[in-house]
Amino acid sequence: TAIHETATAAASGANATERFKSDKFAGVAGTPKERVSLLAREVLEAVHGTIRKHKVTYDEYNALKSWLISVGEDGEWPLFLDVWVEHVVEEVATEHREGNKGTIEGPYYVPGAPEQGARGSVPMREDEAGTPLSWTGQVTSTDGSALAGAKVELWHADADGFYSQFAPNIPEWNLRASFTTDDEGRFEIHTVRPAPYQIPTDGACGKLIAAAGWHAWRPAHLHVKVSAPGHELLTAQLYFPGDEHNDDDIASAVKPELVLDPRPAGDGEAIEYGFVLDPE
Ligand code: MBD
Ligand code: FE
Repeated sequence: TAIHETATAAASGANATERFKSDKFAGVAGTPKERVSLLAREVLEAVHGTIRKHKVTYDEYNALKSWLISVGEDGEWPLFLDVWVEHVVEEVATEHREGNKGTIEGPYYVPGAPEQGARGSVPMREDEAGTPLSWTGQVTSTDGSALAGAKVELWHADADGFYSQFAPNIPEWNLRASFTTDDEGRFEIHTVRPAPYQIPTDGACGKLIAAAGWHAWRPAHLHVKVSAPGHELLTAQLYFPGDEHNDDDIASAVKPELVLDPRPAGDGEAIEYGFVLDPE
């Protein structure tokens, strides 16, 4: 639509880069020298191995250099890393868990979304496009006990595949909200079903996708962060059955445990999906 013609990779990338700097830079100092040396050396050795194995040419080396420069210029380091690297970091970070499967956060989370209590609607425009979605669920601990006062933060793209605060002309907290479970750990959320999502194609990541003959699609998804005192933070995404990109998500972030089972309800759909958190 017309208002989205001004959505550019460079603008959403710049927003994602700023968001990352303001939320997450604080935690990055203090990696021990031995660990930095080990990891940096092994990554570089993997690159050297690829160059030798495939006899990479100077033209190819210069293409890489110019592409890496453009990733930074387009603000797409968060996008690039979250699409092609984060899923393995998430796998390693959560392999000990007995509770809910999680998946990657991606570049578009914003803390501090409006609080709606245990039951309510996600902020949306009066004419927000998309099938109404009613979602009920319960947050429990791995021992089965209900977690009252747990926080369920939800964010997702609109029917055009755009996220508020990263694309222009969308209200600040559109399709972003925070819920708090009731005494029985239950919540009820009203939103709209998101559409399949294409990562920006007009920036450096899009250039790589085009040059390699890949596609830019992720399946439709709802992002969540679920937290409760004394429990590990769960970051997850939920998916819809039958989406053609569930099997070839560009971000490799779909797991069978995260696919919903919607049923028709009223003028929309209803889903029942709860979360099991691991104690710390
Ligand atoms: C997204 O919406 C997303 O969830 C991920 C992981 C990467 C890019 C855009
Ligand atoms: Fe997303």
